[in-house]
Amino acid sequence: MANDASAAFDTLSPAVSKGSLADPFTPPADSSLWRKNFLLGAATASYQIEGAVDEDGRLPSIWDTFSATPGKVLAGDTGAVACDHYHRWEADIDMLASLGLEGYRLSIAWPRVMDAAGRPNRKGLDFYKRLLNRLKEKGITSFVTLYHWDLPQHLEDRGGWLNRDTAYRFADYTDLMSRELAGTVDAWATLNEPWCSAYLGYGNGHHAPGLANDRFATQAMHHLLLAHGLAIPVLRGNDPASQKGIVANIGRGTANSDSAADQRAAHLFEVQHNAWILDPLLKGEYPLDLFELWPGTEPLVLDGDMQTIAAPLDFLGINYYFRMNVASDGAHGFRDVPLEGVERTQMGWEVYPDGLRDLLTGFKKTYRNLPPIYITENGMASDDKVIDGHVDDAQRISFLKRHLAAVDQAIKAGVDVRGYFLWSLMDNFEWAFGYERRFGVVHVDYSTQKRTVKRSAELVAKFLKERKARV
Ligand code: IFM
Repeated sequence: MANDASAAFDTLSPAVSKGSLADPFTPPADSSLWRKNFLLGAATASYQIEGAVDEDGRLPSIWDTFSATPGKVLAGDTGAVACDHYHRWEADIDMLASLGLEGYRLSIAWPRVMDAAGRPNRKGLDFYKRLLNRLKEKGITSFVTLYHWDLPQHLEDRGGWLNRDTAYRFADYTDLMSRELAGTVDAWATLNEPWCSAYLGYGNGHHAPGLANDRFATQAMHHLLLAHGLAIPVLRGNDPASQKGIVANIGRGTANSDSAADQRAAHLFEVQHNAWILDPLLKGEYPLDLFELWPGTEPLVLDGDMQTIAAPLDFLGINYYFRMNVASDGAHGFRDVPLEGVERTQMGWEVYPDGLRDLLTGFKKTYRNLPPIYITENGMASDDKVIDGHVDDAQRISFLKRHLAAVDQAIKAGVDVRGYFLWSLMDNFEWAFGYERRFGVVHVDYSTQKRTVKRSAELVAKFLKERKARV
């Protein structure tokens, strides 16, 4: 993969670029992050940044419908304009390159590139072709996610992920994209966070399409994983040189006490968050404990499905944000017992870097065929303000430093982690929380679309510049 992103660094504040500010970010000299082949990049997703939802033949997605439904998204926000990236992509890629970031993880909006009859939408496709070619010119490694939650509404109208046919439509979409974009993509991820699509979308209704039934969640998950498994050989056939994988969000669950019931609750939390996805992918079976948690919710699985789902992967993308402290709910499951006096982010999520290390080292023991790992998302939301042209996001700087140290510890414990993507390149539409929660390392003023590089991004850039300069 290309790894020599051009670095103008003209977005840095003079004090940082001269190295005269104290630096609370730079990893210690013995950190694996200094290895030049450890990819450091940033991530975004189509619906969260693109806007232009009615332009050039884009069809409605489930998130257009959901966010237009009163009460579903904070302050009634929608992705209609978002960061206006569809029109500002060139400047955004220049910004990414000027920060010296070596990788960019983006997603493709399925409703932008394919019509309801499965025919290509040339204008939508051209947008991604231009963007990917520009990344290539700049030497930035591209990670492309095919599905980051913006399902075409016409497919939801036919049952969405509850309809097995959607998995086959996803394979068709994958075929089109990988034929059209072959040679411009370094790594393909089929799905982003199927847990969120299945559980938040169909299990508790907090995300689009807003259905709430555990049985729906397990069936939607099965069809999502089937879609993934059908897509992998398609990608291998059409774009052999690229890497192929999937991105899973993972959660650390710790027990509120030493009691056997609470220990079991923490185990079940991790089954529900992690094994539900990773066992089918890496062992070809669902964890039986899942159905202890949700009795009677076994999905309909046809002969051969589990083999399809367990197609070998070139990489596993891991998104990590927080841990949950849990206790037994007195029945089959767990309940959240929020700890007091711990550090939290604007989302209310606990900052717990050790969880990332512990999960990674645990996966290495559990899954003998664990593929190479990229941390495809990690970051935090904070209520950042631009003051005198600068954003001092001190908590994020510390958060990133500590999580990167956890990644280093996992690598030193033998886990093959090859890269890390900041979530996110810029503030964006944070789903049910709209624009209030700011995850970017670049601030976006939504009234003017002005981008302001936050101090965290300046420090990451400074580190990358130093690493690049090393012989
Ligand atoms: O913004 C999301 C992203 O789309 C998927 N992973 C978690 C992020 C923060 O909630």
